Amino acid sequence: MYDIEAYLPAFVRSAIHDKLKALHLWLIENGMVADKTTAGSESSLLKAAREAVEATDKDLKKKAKELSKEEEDMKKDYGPSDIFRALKDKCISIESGEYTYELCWLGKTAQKSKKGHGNTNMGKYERIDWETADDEERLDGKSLGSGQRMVMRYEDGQSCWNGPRRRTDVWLGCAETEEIWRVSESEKCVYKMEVGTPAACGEEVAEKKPSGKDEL
Ligand code: MAN
Repeated sequence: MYDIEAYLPAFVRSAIHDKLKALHLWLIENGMVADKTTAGSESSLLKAAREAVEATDKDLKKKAKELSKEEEDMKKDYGPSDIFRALKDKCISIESGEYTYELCWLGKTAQKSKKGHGNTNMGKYERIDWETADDEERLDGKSLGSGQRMVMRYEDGQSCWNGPRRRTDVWLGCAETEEIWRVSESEKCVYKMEVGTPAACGEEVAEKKPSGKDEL
């Protein structure tokens, strides 16, 4: 109970303490706490009181869990103006060679064998960086073009045979629809996904670009 208390705001803690103290006093006043003559059995009042305390304790644990989940969530980088928050838990995929590659926004990237050899974790979302792209424009529009682009880092994936853990750099280009344009393995177990998304378009993206690194 004390561990959980450490996560609670002081006013909640003191409110609970007051409630428990009042309950304890009430039990003493009504002679239900000190009665040790009937060892092993408990009065129905005592049982009700115990159940009330247990229920409060359970509720407290649940709330503390919710609180730590929220706190964890607040530490996550959802990009400029939190634009990626809405995409959380959404996944997109593309077939390429013998694999289907999957990107789950703010989750993980995966390489799934089409021949039933199983799934390989290519990294889990860590943060957003900015890097300079310098790619040819394409007629179909599926190009990063040139300039500063957001790169989502997915790290700590499944270990590579005799090598490092797999990781993926997810480069984002402005597009009308969410789509993985292409996947490449620049070096062994280091993957690059080029992805189009409306989240890489708007003004807030341009505003939140690190200063001094604008397009030339
Ligand atoms: C699998 C795939 C490849 C990777 C090799 C490394 O075949 O994950 O992308 O290069 O393992 O051994």
